[in-house]
Amino acid sequence: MNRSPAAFVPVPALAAFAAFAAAVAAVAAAALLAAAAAAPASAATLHVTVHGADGKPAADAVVMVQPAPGLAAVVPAPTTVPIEQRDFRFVPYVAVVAPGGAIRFVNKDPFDHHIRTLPGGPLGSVAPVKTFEYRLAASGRSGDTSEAVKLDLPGSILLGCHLHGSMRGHVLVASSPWFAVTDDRGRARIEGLPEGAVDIKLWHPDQISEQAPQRLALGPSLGTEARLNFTPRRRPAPRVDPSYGPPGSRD
Ligand SMILES: [Cu+2]
Repeated sequence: MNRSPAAFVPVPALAAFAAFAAAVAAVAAAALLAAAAAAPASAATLHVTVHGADGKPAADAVVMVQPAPGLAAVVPAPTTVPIEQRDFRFVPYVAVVAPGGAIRFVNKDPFDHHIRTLPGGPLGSVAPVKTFEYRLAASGRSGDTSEAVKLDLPGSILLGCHLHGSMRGHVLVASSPWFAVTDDRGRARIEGLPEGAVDIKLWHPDQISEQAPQRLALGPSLGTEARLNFTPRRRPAPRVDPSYGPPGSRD
């Protein structure tokens, strides 16, 4: 006979070991559950740097993160995002909300604006996901703020002004509740993500075609790079009326 030593272990001892192993597994599972209850799975932070096709950092790119189905996550609640009219500009130039969120216009200029929605995208081929217009009084007057405009469907809106034809701004109703807009150095940070497989998708107001999503395995913290499939134009400089001071000098 050439049996392994394990074959000589008496049956009651094997049963005891199996019971012990089951108990250990149960304790471990309970500990995991307790840890999950104490610290939600949504703990990962993603840092993304977005470049244009020319390799230069791309500002105003919306980075959206979609976790794989089934990943536990605390979904951020939709919010109301204020969009200011300041120095003939929409600030922020690109505003993002999740479906169910809202935007509100706040005039910070000492003159009226008349905000309207326009078709966007290449050659105006993309209809605004919602249409509206608001005449806003000069800052500090009654009527310098719009009602909250609730946005329920993903899509984009190009903003313009009846009174000042050069004014342009963008609203994106994101396809995911996790998003951020890149700064002038192309950087964006998104917190509260579940760890695991995620898809990153980009949107930029100048894009001609959809950006292909990119799949990543997300740990507690990850830095990555993403690239647009085109080179964005530079954002138009503010037009300033010298009679009322430098940009950003009023509140
Ligand atoms: Cu205007």
